[in-house]
Amino acid sequence: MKVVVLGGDGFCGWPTALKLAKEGHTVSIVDNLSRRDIDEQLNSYSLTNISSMQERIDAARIHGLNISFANIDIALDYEVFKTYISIIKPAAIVHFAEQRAAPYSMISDKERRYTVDNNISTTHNVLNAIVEVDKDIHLVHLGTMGVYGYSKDFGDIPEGYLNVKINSTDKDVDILYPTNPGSVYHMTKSIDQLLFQFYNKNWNLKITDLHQGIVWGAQTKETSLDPKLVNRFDYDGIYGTVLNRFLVQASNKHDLTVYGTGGQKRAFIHIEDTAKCVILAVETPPVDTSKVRIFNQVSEVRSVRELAEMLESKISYINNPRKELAENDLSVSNEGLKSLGFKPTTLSDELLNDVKFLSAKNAGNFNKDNVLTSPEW
Ligand code: NAD
Ligand code: USQ
Repeated sequence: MKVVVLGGDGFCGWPTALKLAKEGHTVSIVDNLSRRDIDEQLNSYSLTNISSMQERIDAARIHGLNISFANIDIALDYEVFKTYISIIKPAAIVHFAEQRAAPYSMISDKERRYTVDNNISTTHNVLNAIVEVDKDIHLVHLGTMGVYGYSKDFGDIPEGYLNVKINSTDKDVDILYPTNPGSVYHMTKSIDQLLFQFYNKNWNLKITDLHQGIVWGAQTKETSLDPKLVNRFDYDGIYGTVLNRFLVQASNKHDLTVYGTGGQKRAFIHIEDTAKCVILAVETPPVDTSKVRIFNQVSEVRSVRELAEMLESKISYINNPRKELAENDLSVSNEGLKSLGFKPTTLSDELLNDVKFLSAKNAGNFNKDNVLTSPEW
């Protein structure tokens, strides 16, 4: 199948593009390399030494993984992007291309506006290109668990739709789950959902929205094939996500930075599972296109405190820079992807040790000044 991976230079996009190629798909990456520019802006870099995009493509080819690359800003260069899609004629587009850090989106007005402009325009441009070029292209978008908020106010979190009873008519209906974002970034994912709902209703577009939990780990089978294929690995206070940060902190004898009490429960997924789930979604397009297909792409729920305690390192409880519930209960359905064959990989010592090993190998790149850099909101 021809698959275009938007944001294929990123943390989730690169391993997914490699695995799609490994599975025999014809893969084309579109990325404007903005994430690498943000590294420069923040003076904070991947812990691993990532190769340039050209070196990545060349190294992948040596391992029989043929991937092409186009440097296009999907938010700003719509006509170029539309022409590209009309030339490639993909059966599916996987959309990772958004500014994805909640802390980055809360630094100042500049980053708040950039995140909204970039993410909403990117998603809207992708939808428009599909309408204009070929309405049969299946769009697989990476959403987030953060659109739901992280509470049990409405019970266990279902997959996208909440079944409610309308008092005035006494009827049951499925409505899009009421969104409760905790940052400007998460808000853009909530807006994405409305764009999908409308484009599906009006043009019957085939859309799968994958509400993903926090991704941890760094390497997959394919990124481990060659040092030039290594994945990026963020550990800083802006782009680093909690478990990866704790693992890097533990291997560098830095106190684990638990925000608040650590009572925040979140859903987690390993990077290998991210790529596998996206491939399952791509290879099994929705049959019923009467609504957007929404799956929760998560493997397990853990609290921040539980993760920190598991690593048996010294913990520092830090004033939480974020506005979020200090403690929450969370339970999430992941039946949709499981019904397609997803077998969740849960936390194991072996996988945790893989990350610690990678971290220790790259210890020379660890800059402790980049650990506590989150803005407050
Ligand atoms: P990332 O920042 O590493 O990758 C995103 C990629 O998109 C980057 O390479 C960037 O250069 C590119 N990009 C951004 N704007 C673009 C534009 N206008 N045009 C072209 N390319 C553009 O992020 P990631 O961690 O790989 O996340 C990928 C997607 O998965 C995001 O949409 C994110 O919301 C979602 N997600 C990530 C996580 C996680 O823990 N990393 C969890 C849940 C959901
Ligand atoms: N946290 C700490 N200590 C740290 C870092 C974070 O206690 O050093 C806490 C935060 O306060 C928060 C939780 O850990 O309660 C998760 O924070 P995070 O930075 O790991 O994750 P988050 O900001 O939610 O964002 C990440 C990705 C985002 C994705 C989201 C999925 O960056 O792209 O959408 O996870 S989810 O969290 O399920 O919404």
